[in-house]
Amino acid sequence: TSKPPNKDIKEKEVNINKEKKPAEKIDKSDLNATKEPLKPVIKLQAGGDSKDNSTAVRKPGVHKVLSLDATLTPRDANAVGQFGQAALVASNEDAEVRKRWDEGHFNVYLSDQIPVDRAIPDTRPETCAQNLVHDDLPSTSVIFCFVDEVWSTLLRSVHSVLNRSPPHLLKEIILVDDFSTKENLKAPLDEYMSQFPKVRIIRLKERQGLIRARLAGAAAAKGEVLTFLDSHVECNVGWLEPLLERVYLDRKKVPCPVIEVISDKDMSYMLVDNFQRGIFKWPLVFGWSALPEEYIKKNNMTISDPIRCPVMAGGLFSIDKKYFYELGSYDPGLDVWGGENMEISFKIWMCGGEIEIIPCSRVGHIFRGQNPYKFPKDRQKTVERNLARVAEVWLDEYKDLFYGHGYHHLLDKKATDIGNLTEQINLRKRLKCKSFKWYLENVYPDMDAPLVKAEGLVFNRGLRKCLALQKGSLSFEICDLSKQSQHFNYTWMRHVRQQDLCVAPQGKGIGFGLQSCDNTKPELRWFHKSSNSALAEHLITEFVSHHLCLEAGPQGDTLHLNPCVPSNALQKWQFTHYRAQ
Ligand code: LR7
Ligand code: MN
Repeated sequence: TSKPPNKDIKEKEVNINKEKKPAEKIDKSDLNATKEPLKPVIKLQAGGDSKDNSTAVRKPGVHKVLSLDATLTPRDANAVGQFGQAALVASNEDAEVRKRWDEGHFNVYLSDQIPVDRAIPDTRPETCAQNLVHDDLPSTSVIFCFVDEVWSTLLRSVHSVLNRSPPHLLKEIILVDDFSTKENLKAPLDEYMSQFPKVRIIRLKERQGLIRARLAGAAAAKGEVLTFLDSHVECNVGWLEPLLERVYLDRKKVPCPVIEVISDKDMSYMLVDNFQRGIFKWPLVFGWSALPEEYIKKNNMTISDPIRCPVMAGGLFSIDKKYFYELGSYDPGLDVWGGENMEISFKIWMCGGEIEIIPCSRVGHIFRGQNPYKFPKDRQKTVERNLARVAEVWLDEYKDLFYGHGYHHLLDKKATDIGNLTEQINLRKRLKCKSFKWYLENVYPDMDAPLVKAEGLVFNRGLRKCLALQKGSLSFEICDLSKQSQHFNYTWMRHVRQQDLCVAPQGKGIGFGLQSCDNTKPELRWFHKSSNSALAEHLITEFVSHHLCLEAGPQGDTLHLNPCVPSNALQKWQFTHYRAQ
């Protein structure tokens, strides 16, 4: 998975608490200042703009974010990795590091030496500690799913929640064991966690994958809000209340913390750049991108304001439990890993909700180069299949862009069984969700999503004439933009098409004709690039296994498939407009 842009923490940049400083105490009387439910949703301002913070705290119904941190005065200030700093391994330990790397695909050897309750720098923007939140925030169940997680990172994840969450808001921590095989995650984990009454462990009887494991956790949860986290994270100071506040303000808001980077090599805690949001590129690949500068200016945004987010990374978010089920939770047909973040993101936005990144809530995550666990089936195939399910249910006509970016093979129904989608499609209808076009225009307007790759006239360079479709057959004519018969699309399915008819080789590729377009037929597909390729402007058929190119007869009365010759102008075809390469 992709890491957000990050940098090492310089001591000057953040307040690394090396001096002893008592952890902030909760004043229960403050929390219960008013029993009256707060009706109006007031947009809370950062305390930064009111000079007298004490009045803000006394305002009925709200209090300053509780910057609780039971780890501020660690027992072992000199321990390895303490305060989130880079830990060094002596060179004679290299072999050991390498030996244990594959247990988690990060520096497990080092992680095991770092205290499970280490302190980390409070990386929040300064105003965050002054922000006000409501006294009567809903409680949450924190759900960690894991399969063969490394002991020390799993424990560090749990301790970070216990140590940095207001106890009255933390209903429980649910650990869902997705059929781990490591022995220490069985009885020893039960025993370790038995000292924390809030921690419950659910054991799945067979490997379900993270999507169905999360559903099992959600089904058991008693809190009003579900908070999902990966099992190798460290929640930072004040992480929880800003998330719950957003859900409180609007139950259809789905807030995500800023995901910071815990180095897989030295376990240091790294800051990420401001204004990052989750996006996707084709074919539904998750990534990060900074908000456009003009957008920040136009909306007068500061670094602590919530950021509207087209898609979430997937692992870390809070959601109102009832709302999660109203949305139909996750598609339970998604297997093991991948794609569920796209599914829930499209679902949330298109069916009336919002996804936000909350800069005042920060959680570190170990980004790994590889999944440290096995996939029951082929990894690539599993993820592709998940994504195809999402594309089929949510992308409408834009699903062609998904398939057109390297996934044509998924259209072959015999080779890929993406399973039954009836329930998911019915769900979308029942919820009266908006179109993917609406999503692109309103949530992710800077996304480039042309519905065809090229369009207009199809000009043959050698003949200097254009392809035309007359009375069901192909011919050449003097180019004329005003004639609809000369207009073709080159689509993401790699079809050369006019309405429902596709240019197709016939017989053994000797003749040409038109067939009804059919996405599942590879013989209707043509490779075509306008530039940047040896065979630019050629139309290369997938009809036969070796390359053959569409060629105009020199008299302009025939079409052939011939071996491709880069210099042959009769094989060069140019569309009027190219929307994408
Ligand atoms: O079969 C499985 N069963 C599980 O319980 C596979 C995984 N899991 C657990 C696993 O132990 C871990 O706690 O599920 C969690 C997520 O798995 P990771 O850590 O291998 O996933 P990731 O961090 O590589 O990938 C991101 O994308 C996934 C797509 O399905 C999930 O949404 C992850 O939650 C998600 N992680 C994040 O969003 C953290 C930030 C990463 C980024 C960008
Ligand atoms: Mn992860």
